[in-house]
Amino acid sequence: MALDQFLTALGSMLEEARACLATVDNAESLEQLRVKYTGAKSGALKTVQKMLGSIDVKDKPAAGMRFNEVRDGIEEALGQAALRLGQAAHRPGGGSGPQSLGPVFDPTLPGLRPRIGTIHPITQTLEHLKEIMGRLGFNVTEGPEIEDQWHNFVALNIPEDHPARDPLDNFYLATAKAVSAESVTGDPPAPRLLRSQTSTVQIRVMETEPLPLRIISLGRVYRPDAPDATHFPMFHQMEGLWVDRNVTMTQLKSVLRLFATSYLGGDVSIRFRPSFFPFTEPSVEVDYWWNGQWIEFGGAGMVDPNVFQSVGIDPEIWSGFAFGLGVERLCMRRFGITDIRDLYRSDVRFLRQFAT
Ligand code: FA5
Repeated sequence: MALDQFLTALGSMLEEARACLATVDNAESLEQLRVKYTGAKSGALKTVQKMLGSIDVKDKPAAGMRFNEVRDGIEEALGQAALRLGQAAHRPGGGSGPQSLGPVFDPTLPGLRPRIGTIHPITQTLEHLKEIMGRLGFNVTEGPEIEDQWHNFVALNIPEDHPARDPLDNFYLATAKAVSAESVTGDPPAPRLLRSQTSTVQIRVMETEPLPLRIISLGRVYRPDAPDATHFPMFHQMEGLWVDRNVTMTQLKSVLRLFATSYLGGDVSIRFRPSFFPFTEPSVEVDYWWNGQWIEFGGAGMVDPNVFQSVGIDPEIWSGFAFGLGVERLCMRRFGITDIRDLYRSDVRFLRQFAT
């Protein structure tokens, strides 16, 4: 191909492109022009570029230089047209594609509404329980979820051979270094574990806080229980402890009854069944009447003198009661949830029902 002919073709292409792009008035036509001139497969520039191959070798530098000028001119005209139409500038460097010219921004279109999360029913329950117990004069305190055997068992009067310490009933941590009373005695450190009950906090509080004291502690506990409608391997407990001079079983029963009516309503029935816990004497199971049947919500009792002695409190002077209630079961009772597993499936369609 002759150089003259090639340069003329390039010149008219640039002129025609500039004219069209100066008057284009909508995004769709602009996109068509972009494809027409710079399209990767059959755009006009591509077609002319192929002709370069047939130019005489000595004319090639001039032809190539002019080709580059025309290509840049078309790119620039495309960019200006895009800006004029209020769109993102044409992508520099010749990269092209429909996405390089997005839709015109329309400020009158409604925005995307962010989805607002809801507070998980267990979190709601924890807050509610703290509020009720606060009104009854109990201060909130916390304890660690990874515990040593002293706080989870020994100080709670649970002997070495008690089934509650069985490895099959606990999540012992294989490598953790124990900080426990046994290690002080020179025995090899006993493995720590994920606490199996919040009664651990009773010990921690009595070890550090001055008497009298009245606390609750809410938090996660862990047991290798097979999940079913009322059991889960991780669940929450609310522990309560009141230590003072002359605390009696009457106060324990009154507090749990007042708590139950505040949380579940005036029509709730409560039952105390004789039971056994190594750290309370006497001990009871606490049942509430629910859906036509008695449901066990927790355990309670008067603090065992051995527990007081393990933390250096004189049981001749001080007395106290303790209780531990299952938070999931309370939450289920209040919200009408029949399967504990639903609480932990992370299905927002289920959880959103309990939005406050
Ligand atoms: C205890 O954990 C005692 N520490 C309670 C206690 C505290 C007694 C202070 C005396 C003085 P128990 O193992 O029964 O007790 O558990 C208490 C409650 O936790 C149960 O009544 C139940 O409501 C709840 N619970 C127990 N296991 C599970 C589980 N796998 N899933 C959900 N909730 C559970």
